[in-house]
Amino acid sequence: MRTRLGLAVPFLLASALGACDEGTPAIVVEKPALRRTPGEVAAVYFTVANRGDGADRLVAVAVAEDLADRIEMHETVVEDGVARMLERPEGYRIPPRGTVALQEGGRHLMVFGLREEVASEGGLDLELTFERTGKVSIRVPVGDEAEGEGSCCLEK
Ligand SMILES: [Cu+2]
Repeated sequence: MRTRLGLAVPFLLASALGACDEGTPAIVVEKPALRRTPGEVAAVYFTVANRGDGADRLVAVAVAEDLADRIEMHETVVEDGVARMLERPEGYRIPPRGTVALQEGGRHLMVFGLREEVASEGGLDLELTFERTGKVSIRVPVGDEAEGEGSCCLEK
């Protein structure tokens, strides 16, 4: 039994990896939104739709240096009833023919040191890097600050 299991696992792994490489991803980023929290921290949400038949992965994010200090990929997880925010440097896998939503209480991007000037700019430009698709630029509209109310991942 042990021997059969030992053989089966590599075979399954190889199949899973092979599936990722087939087909071409077609990435569409939709509904970008920014949620400010007290201080110079903000969460960014959007939806990544993959209309292709190959998987992709969001591997890096970048923000204009003059508008923020840095940006990170995060995920809010609940452990023992307590929500905690974890950094996800490995990014997010985008399955073929699938959708990944960055939303409150889950995956999100976190912007630190957000400048006030972002309001007059009318939006925050981000560069997303996908493993296979490459770079995708998005503009995140800056909404009404009142909408924030510290509801992001920091206090939930
Ligand atoms: Cu966060």
